[in-house]
Amino acid sequence: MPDVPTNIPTPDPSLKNSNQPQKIYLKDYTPPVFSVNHIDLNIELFDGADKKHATVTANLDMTRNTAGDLVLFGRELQLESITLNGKTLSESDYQLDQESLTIVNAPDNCQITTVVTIVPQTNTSLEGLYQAGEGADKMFCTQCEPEGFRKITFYPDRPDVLATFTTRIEADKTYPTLLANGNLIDQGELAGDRHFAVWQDPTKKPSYLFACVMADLDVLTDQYVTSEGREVLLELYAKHENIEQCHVGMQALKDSMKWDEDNYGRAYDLDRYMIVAVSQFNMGAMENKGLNIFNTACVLSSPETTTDRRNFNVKAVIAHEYFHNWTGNRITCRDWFQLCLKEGFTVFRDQSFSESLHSPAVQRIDDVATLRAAQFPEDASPLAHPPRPDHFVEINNFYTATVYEKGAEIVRMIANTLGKDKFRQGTDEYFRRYDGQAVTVEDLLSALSVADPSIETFIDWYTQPGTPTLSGYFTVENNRLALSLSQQTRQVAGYPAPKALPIPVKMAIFNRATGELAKEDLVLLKDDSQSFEFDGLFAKADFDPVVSLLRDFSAPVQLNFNYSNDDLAFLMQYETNGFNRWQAAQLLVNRILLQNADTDAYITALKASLPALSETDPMLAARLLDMPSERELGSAIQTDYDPSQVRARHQAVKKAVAVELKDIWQSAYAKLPISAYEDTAEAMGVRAWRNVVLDMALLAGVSDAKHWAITQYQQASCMTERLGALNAAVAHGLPQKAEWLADFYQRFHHDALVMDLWFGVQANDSQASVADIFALTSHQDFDINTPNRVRAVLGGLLAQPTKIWTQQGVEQYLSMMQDLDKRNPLLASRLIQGLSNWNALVADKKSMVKQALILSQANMSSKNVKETLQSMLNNL
Ligand code: B3K
Ligand code: ZN
Repeated sequence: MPDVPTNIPTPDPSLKNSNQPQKIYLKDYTPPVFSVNHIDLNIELFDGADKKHATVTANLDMTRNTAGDLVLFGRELQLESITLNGKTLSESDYQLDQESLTIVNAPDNCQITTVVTIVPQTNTSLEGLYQAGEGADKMFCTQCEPEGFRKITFYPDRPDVLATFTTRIEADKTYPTLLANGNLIDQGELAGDRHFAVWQDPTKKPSYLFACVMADLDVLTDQYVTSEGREVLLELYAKHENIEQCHVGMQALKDSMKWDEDNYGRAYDLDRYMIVAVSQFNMGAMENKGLNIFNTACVLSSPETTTDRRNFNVKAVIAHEYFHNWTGNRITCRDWFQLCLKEGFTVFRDQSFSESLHSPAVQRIDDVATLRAAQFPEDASPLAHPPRPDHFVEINNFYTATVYEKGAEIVRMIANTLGKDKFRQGTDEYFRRYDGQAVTVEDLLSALSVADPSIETFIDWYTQPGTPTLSGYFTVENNRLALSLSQQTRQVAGYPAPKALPIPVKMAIFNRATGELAKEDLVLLKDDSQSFEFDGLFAKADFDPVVSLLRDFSAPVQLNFNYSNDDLAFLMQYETNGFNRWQAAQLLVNRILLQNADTDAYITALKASLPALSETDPMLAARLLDMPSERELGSAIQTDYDPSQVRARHQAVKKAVAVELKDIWQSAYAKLPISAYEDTAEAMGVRAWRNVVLDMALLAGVSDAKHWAITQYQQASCMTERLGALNAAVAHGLPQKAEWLADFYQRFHHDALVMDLWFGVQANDSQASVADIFALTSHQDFDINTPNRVRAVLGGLLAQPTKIWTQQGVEQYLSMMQDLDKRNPLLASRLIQGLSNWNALVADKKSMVKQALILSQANMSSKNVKETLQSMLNNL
């Protein structure tokens, strides 16, 4: 029998049924009573047949800052011993509960040594130190942000306690790779086929940036010389069979390092930068100091196995985590309410980096599409919260689209308002002033406003929930164009009456008569409503103005401008801002889908735009045909949402567009022969356009289209092409569907990330029933402990509102959540958030879902899930 310890504190049953989880408030913040100067950590991992646990010894050098008790957080730790300044403490010397260890009247200078036992082998929460994978794939790694370090050892685990770390790791030699943050200062062999490594991190860091890895991995190495002349060793660790899939990530890392030097004057500060690929990980990646840990889906890439979207995402996530080294690690958050300080800013930085890799317009389209698909619905749902929340029960529930994506939009608005030079002046000031500190959103704004004090007014964006609606119209009098703009934000339950926010509106005025651009400007709406006047436009006799608002989506608002359908069709053709061409198409197609507007203007504009655009910018041509998904349409409806009606309209409009543009598909595909794979923006554009054309041609009944699909599947040069053909076969029920699914499985069943695609295609199949989709969870390759796999299947179900919003759909989904709530609360809570717009449903569905949610509450035990369910049911 393995010696799994039995006396680890288990959750108090009285808490399990408590419906009032403990709320923590921003207003209650107090500075830490003690700081930690240094921690020596020793982690001994035992993973033999008879011993499966880790012994963690921590030696903390602490100094008092203020009066109060010495509190160390610890969760699911078995305390073996504790000494204070050389004296062994007995149980009466401290208070121990499930969350913390408290020493009253501790001296001002404390050397505390704790020894604890933990069991990474049974830790399915993927927080703290855990085993990822089974058998030959097994490895051990950590995830500490936000509060995972307390699952490794007792510690003042909060982001404003910064310390230097020395970490010794010991394990069997079956795990030859022993990594931790910083520089390797010692390593050696031990008796019993064991070995150790000692790592020292010279920079002070909060405990959430701690990481270690014990595994058997291959490594790809490279080097980067920083602008300051530092030679940095770059290492990308992955399973042996995956190491060849690390080259894209390595190049992206070097590109990111250069980009941060060029654009923000930030160079890397250690001699070594390591990235480790892990197959079981709750999110995309983690920016641990000098030792990033990545979900394999966000770092591995090869043309044969990775779609263009994922390949691009690998580069973006590598950049994001690297950029955190300055925005997050060297300058960190004072408390977790400030999460968007690091996340919003860093997302803005990675989006800007991505713009440099391909067309800025397409990058902006993709970022806004994500914002509209994820953040706008969240802001309209019972889970709405400000980018900087003022209370929470479980901080893990706040790694949301609002914190990340809306947080990035706020920094973007500030950057656009300041202009390039003043923004750089502000960011330089931020890095100069706060390097090495744990700070707040107010500190960021204070630095960014050195060149323009008005920037401080953007604080209201951080503290107010809800998506503002920007409304407007224009009038012409005495040859002057007056643009009237107003704003309105819904009152969210539990928050004060909304204030007017500073809204930068990038705009242009065109002449309808000639299609020419007459004026470009950026106006700032500060009040509830304001008017802006433009003259000098009417010198030309034929001047007929078309105003184009919110270019490049200059603010995260719902636009409600009184465009006519013809105005939007005009802008689809003549806007010189690529993003606004797309936005005009989106506004028009949303009117068609949601308000039953007719399709004439939209189809005429597509016919006029696509042939030329597909030659010059095929990626933008592909995006111009974007139609909001059924799920997205559903979340735009506030009451009496009937998923079947939305679906019927969605299908009918898509079909009408496909049929009307049949000639375009016919001639376009012929010009798109499959050629050798290239990782360039141009080649990606062609592949995206080809897949859209194939899908539309099959829908329109183009006679050659089935033949195109067969050739594309068989001759695919890369995964984007093969999956495009497979998706088409599934979506259009081609006779090859079953054969190709089997073939795809045969080709790729050894590659977990491709198997995620295989599960995803079937879960997204509109022909599949709810039972068919859940049957995928009984497949031999399904694994509930692998978040990527769970998301592949359940993501498909959530993408099909006609299926998830049925009794069977909701009940089976929630029953899986009950299981996940015990294994991996973080994942369970995130997936339950996928049901958050239940309250907009038509009456019978709404009461059915409400009942199911209420019933499920009693069966959930994690704080994460309890808080989510409570918010979903109460914040209406
Ligand atoms: N900072 C991490 C996210 C941690 C999530 C914890 N539940 C990754 C990132 O944003 O870069
Ligand atoms: Zn981040």
